[in-house]
Amino acid sequence: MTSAARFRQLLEGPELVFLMEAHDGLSARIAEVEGFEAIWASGFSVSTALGLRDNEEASWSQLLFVVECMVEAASIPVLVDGDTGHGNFNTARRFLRRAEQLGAAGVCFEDKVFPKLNSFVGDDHDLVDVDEFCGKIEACKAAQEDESFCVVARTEALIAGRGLDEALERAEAYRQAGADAIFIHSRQRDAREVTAFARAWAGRLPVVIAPTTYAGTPADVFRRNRISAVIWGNQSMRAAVTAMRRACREIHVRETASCVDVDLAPLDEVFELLRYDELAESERRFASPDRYAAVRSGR
Ligand code: SPV
Ligand code: MG
Repeated sequence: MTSAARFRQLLEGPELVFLMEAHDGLSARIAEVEGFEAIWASGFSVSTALGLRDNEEASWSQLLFVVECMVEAASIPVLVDGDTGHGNFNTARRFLRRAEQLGAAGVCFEDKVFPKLNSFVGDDHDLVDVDEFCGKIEACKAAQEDESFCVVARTEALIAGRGLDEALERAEAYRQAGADAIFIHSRQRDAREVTAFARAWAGRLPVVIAPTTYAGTPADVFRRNRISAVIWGNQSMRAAVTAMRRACREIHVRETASCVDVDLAPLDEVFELLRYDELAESERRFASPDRYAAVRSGR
């Protein structure tokens, strides 16, 4: 089964699926090892890890290089945050084609004006016309090769303060344009906006959410309201920021590194995560002196 087919199965299946954000190969691997079934290649987190702002400052080839690292490091499906598609329908479909070639399972595009700004920054969140975004979705669906590959349409109507009715109208238009799922984003401190959306939506397509501001909502609330997928959009990156800052601060102030030893992953854990044992085993198999001796002696 391709990773796109697996992701579609998860998204359309009866269970609530959780996607953990990743921002590089290591965080993708950790998400898999810790039990997640799919990865969100977050635009915010990848940009942050590149030292850039979530304002489509990173070029799409920079983002997709990181996606390639994730696909290589983890075997679970990767849903790529395609932001606005980095321009028009044409840049969006080129982005999608490349993501598909790299082995991603799907791409998510949002109906903001390029360059989009992270949904939690300020109040200036302009949306593109519905028709323009529908054209983008249609172009992307026409461009994909694997029919299982998912195009998730994200509406920022609630973020832009346009209300539930417009969110539902936009989602329906995106469904008719061929979207495989609807990502409804909200920055309220509770889940009422997204659950109201999901109830009114009534299962026309899978609904995806990212509970960043309402992260404490019990998962059963999402299950009861027919939400299909939950994206933990930035927690891994933010955990890394806190841990790195603490370690750097302590080491700088104390001029020794042993003070942070208890907080650090042992080297063996890092080697295990990246499967150094596989390398050693392959070395024995493909590059051992015995092997050369056997080849030379004609055995
Ligand atoms: C991201 O993770 O890049 C997202 C989700 O788009 S959010 O940052 O919550 O807008
Ligand atoms: Mg994003």
